[in-house]
Amino acid sequence: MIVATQLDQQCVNTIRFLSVDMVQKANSGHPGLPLGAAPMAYVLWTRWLRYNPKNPHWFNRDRFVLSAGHGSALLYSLLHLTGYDLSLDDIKQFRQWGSKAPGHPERGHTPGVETTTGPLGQGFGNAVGMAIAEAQLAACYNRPGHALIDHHTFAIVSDGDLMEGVSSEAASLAGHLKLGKLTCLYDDNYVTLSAGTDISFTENRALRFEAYGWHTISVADGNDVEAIDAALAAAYAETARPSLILVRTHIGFGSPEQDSFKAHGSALGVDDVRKTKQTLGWPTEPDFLIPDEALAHFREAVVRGAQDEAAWNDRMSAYTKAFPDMAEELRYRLRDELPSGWDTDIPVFDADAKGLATRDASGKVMNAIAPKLHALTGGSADLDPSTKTALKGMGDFNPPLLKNADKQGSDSAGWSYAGRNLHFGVREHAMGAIVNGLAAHGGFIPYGSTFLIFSDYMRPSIRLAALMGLHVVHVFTHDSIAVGEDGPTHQPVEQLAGLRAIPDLIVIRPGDANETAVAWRVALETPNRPVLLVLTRQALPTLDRSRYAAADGLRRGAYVLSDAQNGKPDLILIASGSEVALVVAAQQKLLAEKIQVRIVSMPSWELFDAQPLEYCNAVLPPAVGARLAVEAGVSQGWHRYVGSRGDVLAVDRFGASAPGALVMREYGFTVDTVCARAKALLVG
Ligand SMILES: Cc1ncc(C[n+]2csc(CCOP(=O)(O)OP(=O)(O)O)c2C)c(N)n1
Repeated sequence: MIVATQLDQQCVNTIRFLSVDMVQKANSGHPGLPLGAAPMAYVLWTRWLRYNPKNPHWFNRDRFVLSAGHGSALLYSLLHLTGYDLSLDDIKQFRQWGSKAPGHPERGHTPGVETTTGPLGQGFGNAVGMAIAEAQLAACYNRPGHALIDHHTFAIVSDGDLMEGVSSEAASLAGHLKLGKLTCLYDDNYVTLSAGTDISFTENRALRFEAYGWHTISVADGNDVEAIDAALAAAYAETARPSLILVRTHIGFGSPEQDSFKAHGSALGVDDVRKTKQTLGWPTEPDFLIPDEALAHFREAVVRGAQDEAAWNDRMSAYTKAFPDMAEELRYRLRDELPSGWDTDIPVFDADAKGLATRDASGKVMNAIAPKLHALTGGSADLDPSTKTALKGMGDFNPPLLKNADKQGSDSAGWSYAGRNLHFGVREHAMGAIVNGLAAHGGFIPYGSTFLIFSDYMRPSIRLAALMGLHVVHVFTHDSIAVGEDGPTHQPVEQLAGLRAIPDLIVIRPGDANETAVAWRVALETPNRPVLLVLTRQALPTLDRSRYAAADGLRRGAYVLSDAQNGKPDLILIASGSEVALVVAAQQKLLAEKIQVRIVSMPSWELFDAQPLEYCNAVLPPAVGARLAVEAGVSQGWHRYVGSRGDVLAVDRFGASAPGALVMREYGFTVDTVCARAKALLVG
């Protein structure tokens, strides 16, 4: 082993034992990763990473992602030592109620934590998203002599991260995109939670990443700080490919359980903590020891960070003088604000019995907004001809200077990182993690898109977007059994219920083109929650809003679209999306039979649940117990709105392959069935 300077060694051990003591005090956590990965973290955070501990939001900072979030103690040690607002007392409360140092890193909870990690592989995808964000902003805003946006993205990733499919998807795309400012340090310790990697993970990781188009560097000894430093220098120098630095480490380094999975995920125990300290030449007392020289060295980050930020602020001033309009636009984006007039071109759709699919309405709305709202950037998992999410004339995000020969059949001359259409390929899960990375980076309202059925492939990322409160939008089309011929594999049934079950997520299933336009407004105006738009493939009538209530009612989640003629409903028909037109037709038929019906359009449970009780009771009066909800998805959850005397016309089985209109009919989505089920509620 190459011996580092005494100070280096002392700093590395400070990280190690702060982490070990944190875990030991909590009697919970993961000491193995910090013991092994402390040297790479030390070199990165003291020599390469640019950040300002006193302003974690400084925009041009490098982004750091601890994708192996179980190693949270490592990150908290780094944040405390370098001077973030995370005190020694805070980290002594590791994993306790109300602590600023929770079990896994949580964005928005601990200053300096860029993204929430723990579910393995997600952080890797987030890092790719952050690198895309940097490249896109740089291409759009930098000008000769004004390298305003110019930073790197680093991640520490583990075996588990690289085993998860999402990281393979994201790595493949990152290689294709030639994201030269992305560097992943791989904690290559040959051990996972339950065993050695020899039982399940034996491919040549370096060759795998090279095949993806990455630059790889191996560091044979994870304690060799100069080798790590040299590897980082090489990664910096490589600007045309992302870099993977494979650092051979030892889990639980120095402890009696070194190189065993037993060092992975539980406190070492008092005896083994003592032995580990003795082995590595560290005083056994006191706990949470931070030598003055080590602290002083780490805290140089505060001065460095202030200087870096000040220099950048000067650059921003010069940029503002030279390019005032672009600077103004960028400032809006960095504050996640909508520029004034962003919505003036949103179309109003005329009443039309034939109507259009809500996916088509969505595409028109997006394209009306995109020219004024530059933050709106995203794409689909190879489905934009179907999901209608392409932003026309906004260019494709792809590496510049790609040879025509590399791409078949189309002209690559216009490729650039300035493009706003992201092509995720058939990689839904990575799409979910990448848009989270774009949102966490800042400067974007990113969107992803696929068929609703394939939202299942990206559920973990959607859940994390909700947990983090990220401003992302997903456009999920082909939203029911009405998809038709493609059959039950492509017909979502339980997906709506599953997505509605995720806290802090807003799911909107608009009923016509004008509701779709309002849904987009809600999605863009809601800065701290992900919003999912659930849209049809088939055409829906565009309601005559002079006859029916204004589509703006969507903002409240549910609204009275059409009331009983006499103002005293015998029953209420509630529907979302494509079933709204169906209940509107049923209302006419029931009226002919002198049954007074109220129609409630209910595109979003979450928005409705957030309304005051008086409003909810005004829309769904408790006195009217005869309520039928109609939705082409599972009934689960609807009973909350129809009550004990109500009923739900739903799809509680898988769909079937046949023309969509026929499948809908066979599954009971007809005016006659709606009327029969509704009338049954009036009996007795
Ligand atoms: C998606 C996901 N699956 C499972 C887990 C539970 N888990 C936590 S760490 C880990 C594996 C640890 O192996 P490695 O990534 O090599 O980390 P190390 O043991 O080296 O710290 C597992 C399975 C998880 N956090 N995320």
